[in-house]
Amino acid sequence: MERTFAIIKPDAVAANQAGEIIAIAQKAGFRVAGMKMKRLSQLEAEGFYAVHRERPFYGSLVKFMTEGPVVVMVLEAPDAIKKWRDTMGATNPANAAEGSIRKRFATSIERNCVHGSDAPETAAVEIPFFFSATELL
Ligand code: FUP
Repeated sequence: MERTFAIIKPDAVAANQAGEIIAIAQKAGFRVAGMKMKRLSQLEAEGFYAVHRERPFYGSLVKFMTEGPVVVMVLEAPDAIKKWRDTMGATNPANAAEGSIRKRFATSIERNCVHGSDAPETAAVEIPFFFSATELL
């Protein structure tokens, strides 16, 4: 079993798509090991995306991620990291595979409705960024 960290981003939460996205994850075979809704603070969003701080889109990305509530989740499945990235689709919805979450719900490369860890080392940082051990069930 492997765990990955997922976010349903402010665009999808505001559009009432969180339930459908959770259902897609569960139908794809993920078990929800942790889940909460919260609004990211400026500091949390900046810290979470710190690897992108030199990129031109950083300020806009942080603004987007703090504009409304998100749902943060820990999803568990065999090969969960790759499996969730496949389920999400490409970063840019224009390139996302038919049937993927981003193809269905994302409106742009920035407002792309979901996040997923890109490697085991990333998941190992992202999961404890938002969840304590006792919140993972
Ligand atoms: P991903 O792992 O698919 O979420 O993509 P990246 O880590 O490359 O990018 C993280 C987030 O930065 C994306 F989800 C959206 C945002 N981004 C932009 O807004 N513009 C870009 O050109 C690239 C990424």
